[in-house]
Amino acid sequence: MGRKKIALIGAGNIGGTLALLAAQKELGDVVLFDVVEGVPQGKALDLSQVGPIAGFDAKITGSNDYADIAGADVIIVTAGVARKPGMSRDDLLGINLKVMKAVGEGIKANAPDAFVICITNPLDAMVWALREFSGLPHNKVVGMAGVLDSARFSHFIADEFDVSVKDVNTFVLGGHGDTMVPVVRYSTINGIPVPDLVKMGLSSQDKIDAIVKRTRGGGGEIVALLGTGSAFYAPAASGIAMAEAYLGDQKRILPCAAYVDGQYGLDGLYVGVPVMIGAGGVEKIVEIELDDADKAGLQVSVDAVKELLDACKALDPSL
Ligand code: TXD
Repeated sequence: MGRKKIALIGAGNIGGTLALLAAQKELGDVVLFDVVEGVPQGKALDLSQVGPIAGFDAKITGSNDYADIAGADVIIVTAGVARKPGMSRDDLLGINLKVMKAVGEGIKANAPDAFVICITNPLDAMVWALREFSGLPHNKVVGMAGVLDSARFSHFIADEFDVSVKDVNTFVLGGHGDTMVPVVRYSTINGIPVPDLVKMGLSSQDKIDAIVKRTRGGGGEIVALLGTGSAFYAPAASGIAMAEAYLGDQKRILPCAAYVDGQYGLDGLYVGVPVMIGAGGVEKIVEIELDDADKAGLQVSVDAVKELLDACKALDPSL
């Protein structure tokens, strides 16, 4: 059995970081694809030269030709334009929808058996459009947002309680945007729910509320600080965790943008829900019990996603 093949569509900040992580973890050989000539080839060469130092054997190549993604086991899509300061994720819609069309067609023609992870924003709409354009089964196309959003939430919680992040497990539902729903009740430190820790006097409700708010704006905070571009280290690490779950048939339960088909009373869209990822792709959507506030929060999020899907359909009548 040969090595696995990981195709990365988009060789920008996240794409380059994904390539480095995939190679260091020896997930397989890596193809970096981009429309810009020279950039994927240059990054591939630079990254290949990490090999002798870090001691990995992964072959990393750059390409501007979709034929080179043929037979990919995993495809991670970051192609498109990133947010600039003052620009909302939704502003990106028009530009990135056209990109998803090109990428979807490239995947359909060259790697229809791949597990596809979409990262491009606005995430919940772009993963839906990419699935439509590629024609792949819904369980093989998934969006990355919840892993990142909950990593942000976990980081802030670990900081607040001054504990190891290893013991923190947090949960974020809904769309990837300001309407995401960080679910405090399901967030724990080594199994102890955060609300219980607040009752024990280890933090205050105000502080937890502030953390929830900061998590919601987690992407924007970094965009504002960077001045140009958006977060890329943690987004790349999140995409790799999802790829590993698939390649290793790990059956991990991760919050991902998945296609709902009746679950949570929702239908016909992608939204952030807990899913099981294994060799079958999205093997299961886990339906957790939500209280009224979470349900209402999820509904706001779903409405925002639906609005984006309507905007996509208006922009591209083939959808
Ligand atoms: O949680 C999440 N899902 C996200 C999403 C977290 C952070 C950033 N998120 C989004 O990922 C962000 O808003 C962007 O839409 C993507 C990629 O972010 P990145 O920081 O990697 O953007 P770059 O550095 O601008 O890279 C984008 C690359 C760039 O090299 C372009 O030349 C290329 O995409 N590009 C294309 N590649 C292939 N095909 C087409 N059509 C294309 N158009 C642009």
